[in-house]
Amino acid sequence: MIPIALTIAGSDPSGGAGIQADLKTFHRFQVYGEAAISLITVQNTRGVTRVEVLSPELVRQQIEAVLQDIPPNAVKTGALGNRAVVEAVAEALTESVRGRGLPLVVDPVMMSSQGESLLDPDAKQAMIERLLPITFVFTPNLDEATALVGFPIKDLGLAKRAAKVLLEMGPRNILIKGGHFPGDAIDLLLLENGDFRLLTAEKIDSRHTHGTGCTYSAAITAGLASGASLLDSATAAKLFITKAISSAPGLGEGHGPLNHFA
Ligand code: PXL
Repeated sequence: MIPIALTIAGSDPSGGAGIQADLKTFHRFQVYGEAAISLITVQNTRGVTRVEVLSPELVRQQIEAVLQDIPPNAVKTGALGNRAVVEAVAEALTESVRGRGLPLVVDPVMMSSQGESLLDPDAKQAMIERLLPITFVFTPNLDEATALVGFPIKDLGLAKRAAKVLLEMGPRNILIKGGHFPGDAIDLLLLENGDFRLLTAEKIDSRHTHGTGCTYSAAITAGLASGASLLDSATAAKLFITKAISSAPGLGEGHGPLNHFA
């Protein structure tokens, strides 16, 4: 049986981030990809000029249609837009997560790479209350983790403290993506048994990093869908993302996409 993964995320018509990045990544990992769309952006590599969030009912129906027919082996969420959509997604997924152990990867996309909001401020609380308690692995970057824990994460010690605070919010595992730390690109994984693991790669100096967060969490989702452990999935994802950045095709006039063939 082919592994199946579902992404619930926004559309980036330039193909570098959002559901487009997720599907390309699933495909690269030989995982059959499904996609329920939460919002539509108008954007290219220069930035986002418009965001239109779909109705929560439409998002919920997409997810239910898929779950009833081709149930995935893992699911991830990306940009969800607003509180009502966060609640609809949590509602649609809860039974599969609790009932049949569907692993849920939550990437709390709050902003596009250029700083446009992809999540209303009042949706944060709904994410904490509804989505995090059913989350298998939560994958914030430094800014997102900071917004949730309420203190700046300036070094690895603070990242460990933040990961513990985030774990208290309900996810079973935490991955803080430290790509914006000075020095190497170090990510911190806090596993459900309480162990910390560091995923380290040399930082690549590149303008073409659009969709890095989406691609990374999609690669982890693909690993989980294939039956790999979280540590193995995250390790493979880190290798993939590093190669995808270093071999980016250099498309567009702004922040270009990664190499999803890496
Ligand atoms: O990489 C964050 C992200 C997620 N989802 C969508 C996006 C972006 C960044 O631009 O456009 C749809």
